[in-house]
Amino acid sequence: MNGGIAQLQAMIQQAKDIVFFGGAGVSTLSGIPDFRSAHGLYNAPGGRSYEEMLSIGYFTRSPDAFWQFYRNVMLYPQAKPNAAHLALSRLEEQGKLSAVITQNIDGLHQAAGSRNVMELHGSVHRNRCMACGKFYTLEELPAADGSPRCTGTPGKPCGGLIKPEVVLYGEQLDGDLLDAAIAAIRRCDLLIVGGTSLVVHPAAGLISYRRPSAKMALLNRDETPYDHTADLVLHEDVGQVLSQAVPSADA
Ligand code: CNA
Repeated sequence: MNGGIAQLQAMIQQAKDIVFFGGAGVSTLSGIPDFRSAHGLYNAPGGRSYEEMLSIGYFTRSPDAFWQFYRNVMLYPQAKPNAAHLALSRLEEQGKLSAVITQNIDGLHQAAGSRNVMELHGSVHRNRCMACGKFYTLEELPAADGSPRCTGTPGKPCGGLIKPEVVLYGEQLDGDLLDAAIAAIRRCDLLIVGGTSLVVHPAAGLISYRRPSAKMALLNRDETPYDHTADLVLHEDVGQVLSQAVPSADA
């Protein structure tokens, strides 16, 4: 274990109420690319920007093209939780961690066993018909080349456009969820931030709500605009760091 990880382990031992705030970098080890690191999707060649393709305006104008793109870049139904998700689940189990606040939409924290997960940007696992409100899990989505259409109820066909319950660019975050995330951050005495470039707002601004006495550890491969505000910065793999700082009982 290197010195930085030992330092994180000590911070975790001293803390009574830990909150984790994370992003796409938490899931790269599970095979889901992030958007903004050197290997991220933003560096994919050509065409429109990802912000445009994943915006509410594009969804409304071109639902078929939106769904084709969304399926290709956001849906990874085979992805499994990795060492980072599992370590955070252990921390909650140990009574140390009170909440995971995530910008991810992949559902992998819950798959790892975490219970109090605040999904600021929604989830690919929740989808709803915009006409009749019928709910669909990811597995239940009707097959389609373009946009999936609502199958309705027996005797009452619908055909409405289905929208994933993810917060698209140009949409507002859920106010109650945001308030709950702020409250958790205000309460904690250790904020661990991991796998996020901290450039997508308003989510990234949440970390400034921590109390002055609360410590912050920032675990991100690349530098972030907030590195200078953290008590500990580790530019390393978040899965490696967390799995060593929070070893499993049989490790
Ligand atoms: P981002 O802007 O793509 O940044 C990810 C950050 O993670 C980068 O700074 C990387 O350096 C860092 N990183 C990548 N892999 C690792 C690793 N193994 N260990 C440590 N650091 C790593 O992602 P943000 O979450 O900050 O941006 C928020 C967007 C991206 C949200 O709207 C998400 O919904 C969206 N997104 C989500 C997913 C997902 O659900 N898995 C995937 C891609 C994008």
